[in-house]
Amino acid sequence: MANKIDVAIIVGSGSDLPMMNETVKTLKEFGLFYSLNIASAHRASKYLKQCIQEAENSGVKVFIAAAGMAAALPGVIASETVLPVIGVPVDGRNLSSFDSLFSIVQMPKGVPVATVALGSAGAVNAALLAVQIIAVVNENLREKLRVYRNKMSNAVVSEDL
Ligand code: RP5
Repeated sequence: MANKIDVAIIVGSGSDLPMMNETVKTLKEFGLFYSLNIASAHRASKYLKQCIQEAENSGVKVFIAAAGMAAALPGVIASETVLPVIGVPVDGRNLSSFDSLFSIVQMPKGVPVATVALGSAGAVNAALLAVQIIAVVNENLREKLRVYRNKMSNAVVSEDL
């Protein structure tokens, strides 16, 4: 039987991985189990379906997908699963990154993707949003989120002093 995972991260290319280190780091901070695959919607569509199926077999609760350019990846994953999909638009590429942002945010009615910010802010927020979704039925995780928020708040206030 496959190892249990909470979050499946799928990226469109190895070139997206450095940005997604932030996602991995944040999920680890909260003690969540994750899988990480490179599986382009355009270049490796059959393999992508296999990754989605394997994640579902492993009990995944949330998908996080990052892609740049004509970023179909999060939307294609959303079309294959009824679990929540969070899309991270990869920045620093062509057309001022509007291409990946619009490709991910403009999903047709009926197949939502929760789109977060471009780049590393989005990479962290995708992980936090996944934690928040899972925390709906997990008080221990909600407490960890409160601690995280308090630390963040204290850091901002201490900068102001
Ligand atoms: C997308 O195309 C990937 O997600 C990546 O952001 C972009 C460019 O890919 P590479 O040419 O760097 O492999 O599918």
